[in-house]
Amino acid sequence: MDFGADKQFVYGAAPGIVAPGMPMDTEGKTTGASVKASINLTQQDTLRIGSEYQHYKLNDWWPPSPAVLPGGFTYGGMAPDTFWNINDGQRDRAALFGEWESRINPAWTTLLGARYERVKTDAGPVQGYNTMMAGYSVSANAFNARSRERTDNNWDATALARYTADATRTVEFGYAMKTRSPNLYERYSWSRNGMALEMNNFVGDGNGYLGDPDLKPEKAHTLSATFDWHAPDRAWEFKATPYYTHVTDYIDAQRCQGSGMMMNALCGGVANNTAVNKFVHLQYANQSARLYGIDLSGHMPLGKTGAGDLGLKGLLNYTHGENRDTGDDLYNIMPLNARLTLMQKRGGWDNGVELVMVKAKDKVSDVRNEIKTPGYGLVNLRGSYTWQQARVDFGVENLFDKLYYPPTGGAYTGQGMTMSFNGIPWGIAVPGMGRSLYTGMSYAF
Ligand SMILES: [Cu+2]
Repeated sequence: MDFGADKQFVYGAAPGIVAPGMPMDTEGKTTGASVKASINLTQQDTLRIGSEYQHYKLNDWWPPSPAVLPGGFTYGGMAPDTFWNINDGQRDRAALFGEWESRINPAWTTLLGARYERVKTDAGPVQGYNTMMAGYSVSANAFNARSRERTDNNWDATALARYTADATRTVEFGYAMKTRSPNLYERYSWSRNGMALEMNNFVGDGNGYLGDPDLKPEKAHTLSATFDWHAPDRAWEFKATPYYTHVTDYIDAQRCQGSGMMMNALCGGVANNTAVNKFVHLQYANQSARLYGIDLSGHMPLGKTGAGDLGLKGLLNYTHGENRDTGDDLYNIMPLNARLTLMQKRGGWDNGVELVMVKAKDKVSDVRNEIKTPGYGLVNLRGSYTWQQARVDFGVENLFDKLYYPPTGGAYTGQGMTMSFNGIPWGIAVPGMGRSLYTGMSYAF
């Protein structure tokens, strides 16, 4: 994490050199199989059943990075042992599912589904770089002393119905329950050492994260409907999908609750609890959350002209996400955004001018000190030409080379003193791509 000309490599100064660089190794292996079958029970009824198995192993270790003094004496904060972040991690999934689709009559279709999944996670004993520092030894001893194997019995369910009122109107509505077990880092990241916490960031906000073996799976209950108005031949269409999701045991984060006996840069503390405009130390926690929003999409012809057939296509998304325990806004939620495309078709040509509009992000996760981003608009040009068997695509994205910050792009942490907590400036979002040209060809035979 600190190799490269734009990053600090050596930390500290002789004779108290902390470390020359910090190697980190990760090895994961996934094996699995899935079997699916589709059975036509009657003219109207289809049954789909299946089973899945997945075995996942993960090792995550950081070799020591000692300072070597004259005489061969080695020491430093990241020596003399290998740091085991996840040792012999395992996440095995076995699932059974079934889905019954029923075309009751030309107007009504229903879909009922259920899935059971058993997720077993475990991790072996760990150690820090040394036994002198509490963030390594106290944390490792506590982690090694507790039971770490967890088995989740997860249920998913779906109930959907589609009603076709006539050739121009369809309504679909339903309920879905989806369960997700924590990943291995959410459950088993164990060290309260500041640097180790920061190395365990998998969400892109630049903060440090501590896992919790007692995390429960998160369960989302969603109610949604899709209203679909269209021409009988879909020359024009308009779709609206409102939804509401209630999540129990949503895996969010809270400021790390530290204990006074720990030395050096540790998880928790008053400064960490009250910090704004800084990176902070967090611990994953089950909380209750609510999301709702609407997706709109549609297209319509504008007319046939000398320049070809013109049309308009549009898309709009709105999502609101809120933590019901704390009242905080959820992390990484896209603000109101829309995309409008003017299309032109003539002979083999299929071209478009695309306008992307994104509102400023001012609803952010306060617990994570998430970065606000300004609103922006982008123009993209897309073109294609199709022959009998071949097709060529080309275009320019971000035509005006505008500097912008994608609201879900995360925090920029790639430069300078990256290993030191708040050693890099807070509040810089990762910028979006500049003007880019693309082209592609395809050939069918
Ligand atoms: Cu380091």
